[in-house]
Amino acid sequence: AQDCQVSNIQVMQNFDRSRYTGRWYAVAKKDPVGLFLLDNVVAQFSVDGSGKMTATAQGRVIILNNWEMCANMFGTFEDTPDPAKFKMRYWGAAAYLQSGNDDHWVIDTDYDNYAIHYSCREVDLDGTCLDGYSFIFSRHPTGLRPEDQKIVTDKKKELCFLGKYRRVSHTGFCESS
Ligand code: AZE
Repeated sequence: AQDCQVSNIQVMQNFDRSRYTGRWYAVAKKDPVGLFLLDNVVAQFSVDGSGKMTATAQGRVIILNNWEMCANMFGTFEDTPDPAKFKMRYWGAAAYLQSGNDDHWVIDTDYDNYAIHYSCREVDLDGTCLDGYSFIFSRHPTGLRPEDQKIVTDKKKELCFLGKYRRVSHTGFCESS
């Protein structure tokens, strides 16, 4: 059951950031309000010598309403008392890309196949998420394994984002940059 309260969302238990490192292909996403990564989204997570998590991400974007490009993005993560909840400061390689500071929650992952990410940018007065985004990641560029699909669907429901995701296509758009 889910009551759609952001504060009641269950995140990954005993999240292990070192097992989370490496490449993740976005297979689906729920968009926030405003500009966002369109498709060809690939994220690469690392843990540095002091144990801090960092990431890079690429994705196709359209800025100024008609300029299509591959956005090269960077993120650094601030720990919180919950090991699966981070604050992500992010910025683009180019100044005209977006920057910000978002929540970054790992909802569920088996580390080897799938991961479910969630970020609520604005919590409504009733405690539900007014503006948020979420990525479903796979270790496999071909998508989720059939056995992971039910887990993912159940989690989309718990996040109250079921029916709001779109598939993320991978066409090689960002592969030359
Ligand atoms: C995320 C995980 C890995 C690190 C980063 C991520 C998010 C990036 C964005 C980028 C938006 C760019 C736009 C450019 C015009 C969650 C994939 C940095 C939200 C809109």
